[in-house]
Amino acid sequence: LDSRAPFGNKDVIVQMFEWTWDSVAAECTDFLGPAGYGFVQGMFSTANMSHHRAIILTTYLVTSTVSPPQEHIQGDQWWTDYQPVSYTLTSKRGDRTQFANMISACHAAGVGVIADTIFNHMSGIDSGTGVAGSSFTHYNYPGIYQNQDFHHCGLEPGDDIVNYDNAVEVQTCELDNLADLATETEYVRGRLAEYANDLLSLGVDGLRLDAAKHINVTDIANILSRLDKSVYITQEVIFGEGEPITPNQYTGNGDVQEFRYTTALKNAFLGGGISSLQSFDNLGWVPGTGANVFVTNHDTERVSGWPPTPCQRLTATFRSLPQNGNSLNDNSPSNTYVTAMIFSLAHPYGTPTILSSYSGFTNTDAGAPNGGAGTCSGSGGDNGWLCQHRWTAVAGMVGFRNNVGGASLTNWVAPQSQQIAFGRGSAGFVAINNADADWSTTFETSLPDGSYCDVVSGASSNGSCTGSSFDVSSGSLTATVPARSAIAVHTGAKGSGNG
Ligand code: AAO
Repeated sequence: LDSRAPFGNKDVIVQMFEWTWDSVAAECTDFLGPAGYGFVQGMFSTANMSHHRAIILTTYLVTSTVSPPQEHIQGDQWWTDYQPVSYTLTSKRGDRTQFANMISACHAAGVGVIADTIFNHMSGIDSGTGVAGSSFTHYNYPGIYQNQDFHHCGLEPGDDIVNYDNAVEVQTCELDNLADLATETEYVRGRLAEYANDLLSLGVDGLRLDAAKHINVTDIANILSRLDKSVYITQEVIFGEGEPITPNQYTGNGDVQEFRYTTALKNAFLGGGISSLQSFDNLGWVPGTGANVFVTNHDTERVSGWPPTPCQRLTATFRSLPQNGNSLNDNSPSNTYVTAMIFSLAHPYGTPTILSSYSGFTNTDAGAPNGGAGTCSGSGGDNGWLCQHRWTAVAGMVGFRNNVGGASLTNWVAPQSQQIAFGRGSAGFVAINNADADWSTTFETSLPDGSYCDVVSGASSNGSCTGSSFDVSSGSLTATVPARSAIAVHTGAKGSGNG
């Protein structure tokens, strides 16, 4: 029983941020399934349901998190999606039929689907009509919720959350004016479970619980106890220094997103030193078996202040930027975004999510390009999409992770603060060089002797490597790890040089 990963050993999640349902369906078929972003067979623990129960899944190996599927307010900004006005499955990304077709296509390709689910609130704007035609006012969503179904905390002007040091305020006042559902009531709990069960009836394999910090942990447990089947749960609970509501309080409900990991990677790769990243076990964080981790998500990649100017990059202030939820992103210097993703996919801590998003996020409001239809080309993006999930190093490391499974971390070396190497049992080995000069050395590994393809620079194809290759002899692997880059080999990608 592997309770570590949502879907056995094949646990990589890709967040297809703002992709339409039709385009996700095509990408499942064209790339995500074939690349091993999929799930074949495995077990996962269903934390919130009955404890210690496990289910055998027979099909999916990797999962994709999609944007919220319910009806939302109108507007061009990406964040309109996070203002529900009804549970009709019509959004900017498609309708119910398209949503269902996407799930079928992804399942056929061996990829599970996680839906972004908003239990905390409805809309923040005063009144309007949603994208499926539903009229609403701030506390009246006809046929669904009325005034009495919302919190009116009375603790702050406008009932908005100001003080995160007050747990009652965080959970009964409004996040950014968003009408805050009274999740302690029987009616609201039942209605949210009805919505979630509708998603599950269409085949959804997991739920990301948006703004979970703003919902009492017992309310979430109650709602989840009403679900018709056990699915993967990941909860967004952003750690805040000194705050009374912590990620660790939510582990009984399922996985919890560990934002301290995101911050730690940013700080380490931008100057603090990656040699600090050997273990996350004794830091008081969510245990690796219950953590969902990422180099960046849709919020942290677009925190204002990016990209830093060259001068800012040199300053100590920049390196220790307030841990304000920000992260590495596509604009980060010196290939650190890529090397951090390599690290995240190689290291055993947590269940990793790779964000697949679009450029132009420094305009923090900008909606998806190309009418929301995600397009990639080869190992890159197209039409404004970044397609991080296709990048050679990222896709190669998904194969690495699927191959090493739960093997423990071995053969760790860190000759200086910006150079690390480690193995995963006898199944894989990675070296990451975040320094400005090449790193030439002989590594001691636990790998069987043989010729291996570097999955950072290429892949294994019919016994030869499209990128670099390395020989292992008596466990020794001699390599030059290029500056600000990495090499990674595993027993699932054997091969010799392509000359
Ligand atoms: C939009 C407009 C608003 C308008 C509102 C209503 O922008 O001006 O008032 O509509 O009309 C997204 C967008 C929002 C958007 C919203 C609705 O990001 O801009 O508002 O849709 O359309 C908190 C929550 C967390 C939340 C995060 C944004 O705890 O759950 O704020 N994330 C999710 C989604 C997000 C979405 C929503 C929730 C709403 O992922 O995309 O919003 O559905 C501290 C606290 C955190 C807090 C942050 C930010 O974090 O601890 O709980 O997150 O502040 O306020 C370090 C610190 C840490 C700190 C962090 C960030 O890490 O350790 O404590 O820095 O400062």
